[in-house]
Amino acid sequence: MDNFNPTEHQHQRYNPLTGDWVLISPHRCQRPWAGHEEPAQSSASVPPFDPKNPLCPGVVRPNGTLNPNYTSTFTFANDFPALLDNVPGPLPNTEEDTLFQAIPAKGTCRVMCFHPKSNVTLPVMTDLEVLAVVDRWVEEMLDLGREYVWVQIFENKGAIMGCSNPHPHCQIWASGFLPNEPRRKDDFQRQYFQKHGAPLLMDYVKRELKRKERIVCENEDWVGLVPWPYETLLLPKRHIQRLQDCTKEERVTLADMIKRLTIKYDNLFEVTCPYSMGFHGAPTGEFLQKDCSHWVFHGMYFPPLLRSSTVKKFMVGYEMLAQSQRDLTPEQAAEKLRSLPDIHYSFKKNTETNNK
Ligand code: H2U
Repeated sequence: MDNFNPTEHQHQRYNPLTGDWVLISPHRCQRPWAGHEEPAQSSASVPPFDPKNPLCPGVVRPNGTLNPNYTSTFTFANDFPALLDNVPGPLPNTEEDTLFQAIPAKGTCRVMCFHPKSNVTLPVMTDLEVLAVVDRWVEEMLDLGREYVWVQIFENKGAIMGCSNPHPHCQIWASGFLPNEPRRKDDFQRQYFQKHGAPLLMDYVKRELKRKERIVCENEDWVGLVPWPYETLLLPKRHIQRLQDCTKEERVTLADMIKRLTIKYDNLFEVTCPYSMGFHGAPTGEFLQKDCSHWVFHGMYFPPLLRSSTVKKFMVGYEMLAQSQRDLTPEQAAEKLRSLPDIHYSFKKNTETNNK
């Protein structure tokens, strides 16, 4: 039998943040595909303003509220929130029933528009416009974090990620409870801290910076790397527990990283790359008074594309029933993203057309 070669032979990789294993089967990327193909996403088909789009400035939303003529970011309470504060919750269980449990779930949901123009997504914004988004995220974290234990900022981009509106925006769901993913990360980071006396992700980022093979881009304060194809993890080089703990300079360099990473994603298949992204940091609310030294703030991008702009990686079958699986190694994906231009493909094309 041949010696093990990670780019040819399947193997499992460990995710120390969640305790999950991921099956890597690099030999499978070449298999033929006769399944469903997605239409390629392009911002070229999105008009800068649509009077029927409820996220545009100056538009009356279906519930009758008039949006202001905003010129930068704009946040409003979600008209169709998944979490509400002032609603009755289930009564406490009267008997010891471990099989049928229901507990209250209180919270609030906001929508945050990134830019007044529907066709200006993060990778094509100016540096200052991306910084305005980061600054607004910080304000939202500070505001909602005073009351809520968990404030989840997330952006669903592209119809295939369930995004209902092409206007650049994210959602913010704040809850009085710690949802499953952060709860697991809290456990794993705490256990690591108790055992090693250092935050898991700070040890991890040091190792990644030495190895270099999974890094996509970095600046003085942040590094973007591929733990699994084509996901990226955005990590600070300094121990930052929460987004709102970033210095002014770190917000500027975070905006730079967000722009660079999203440009790389769009350049991967020369389409507006769909993804879900979000941030995790130490819990807030009552946790602001507790020691959360084990937590390191980080961002995550989850694009659903792997092999082309039109074939989605379906998280079904083995993924639903057994565990995550990928058709290429993180190192291959990092190399691919790293080698892509830092200039957005649409700007390159415009320059080419202008030069003709
Ligand atoms: P998504 O594209 O990720 O679905 O986010 C759009 C959000 O905007 C969605 O949560 C909200 C939806 O409830 N929304 C409003 O609050 N008011 C509207 O008039 C339209 C959409």
